[in-house]
Amino acid sequence: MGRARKEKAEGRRQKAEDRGQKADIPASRFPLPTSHLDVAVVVGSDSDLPTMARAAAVLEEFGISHEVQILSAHRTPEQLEQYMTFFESYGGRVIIAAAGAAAHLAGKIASLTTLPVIGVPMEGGSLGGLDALLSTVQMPAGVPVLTVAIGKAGATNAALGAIAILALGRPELADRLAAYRKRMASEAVDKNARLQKLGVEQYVAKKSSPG
Ligand code: C2R
Repeated sequence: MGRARKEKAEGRRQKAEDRGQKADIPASRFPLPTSHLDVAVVVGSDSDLPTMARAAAVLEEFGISHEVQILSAHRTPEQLEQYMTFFESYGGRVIIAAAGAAAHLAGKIASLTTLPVIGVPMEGGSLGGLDALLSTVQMPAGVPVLTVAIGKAGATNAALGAIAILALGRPELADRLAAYRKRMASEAVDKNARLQKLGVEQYVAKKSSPG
């Protein structure tokens, strides 16, 4: 980080700290990113964690520095703003934001930063995730949220998308992404070979039987 950027970041960090004190948030509950953090995975609720654990697993597999935080535009607006200030000042690069129902989380985060924000609409609720999809994807021009599919596929793709963004400046990551695709293709080819050998009935029976 250059000196000017560092000083600016320090100023922002101090302001956030002051705001944190004003808001009287206990220090132990104040969400501080670790240093050298590339990706933040922010979920609106702990009920989103089982799905978003997939995003964390992909980031882990690629060795990306990341952390997961439960923060909400609706329930913890002040902590969310403070966290974003910290995330930027620590040199964070990409935010993955996952929320269900009236999902304002990704949009709110996008309003607080010009860093890339990837929104993951969570499945479930009375509308099955359509509510979250529409409230995540339909951002007004000027404040983009890069929205992926609802649920598990979205969680995986959000992580891969974040890695693709980071890979623009890190060729070793681009190579690993290419290897990931190759592995996926070879698994599909193997499955097809097995299908041709066994036929549909046996293939499905073996796939659904444990072990
Ligand atoms: P609970 O399971 O805690 O009741 O939350 C969460 O992401 C979750 O999917 C139900 C759903 O509410 C979502 N939520 C949001 C926001 N905060 C929480 N959509 C937000 O700020 O947009």
